[in-house]
Amino acid sequence: MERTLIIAKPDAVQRGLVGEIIRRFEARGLRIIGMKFMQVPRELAERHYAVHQGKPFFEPLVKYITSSPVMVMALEGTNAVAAARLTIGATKPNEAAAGTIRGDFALEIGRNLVHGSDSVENGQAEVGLWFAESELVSWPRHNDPWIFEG
Ligand code: DAT
Ligand code: MG
Repeated sequence: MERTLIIAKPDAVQRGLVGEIIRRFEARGLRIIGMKFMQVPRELAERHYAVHQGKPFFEPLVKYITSSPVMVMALEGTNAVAAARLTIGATKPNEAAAGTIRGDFALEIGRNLVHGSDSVENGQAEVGLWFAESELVSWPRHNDPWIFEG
């Protein structure tokens, strides 16, 4: 089953939008397999955003994600990565479609509320970076057959 890493970023926590964000992924049908509330250590932020190292926005990005607590989620489902990205909306909130999290609640790229893995490989890798295997729960959800056809 495909996995994706979702982070409700510091602005989402400070603005009281964590429940709304979780609700949208739950309603979509994604299965929660891990969740934790944490202050992100700088080293983890740098590893998570390693692909952006050297870019002008890297330092503000690391500062933002480490500035205040976040809620981190590991979600599972068929097409979990693409589905979550569409639920989140475009990176620039001013270009995000209405109905997406960013399109409904955000205005600026540096305050775009949510992270979601951008490929199946990165979904696996990021869940592994943020969660120990012992923190992930494998569980049969009673309504899985009504969400997953196979
Ligand atoms: P996403 O978060 O949609 O996956 P990304 O992985 O390209 O986007 O970038 C990670 C974060 O870095 C993004 O949420 C906001 C910030 N960022 C990306 N491009 C930026 C830019 N051109 N200027 C400022 N911040 C940027
Ligand atoms: Mg990204």
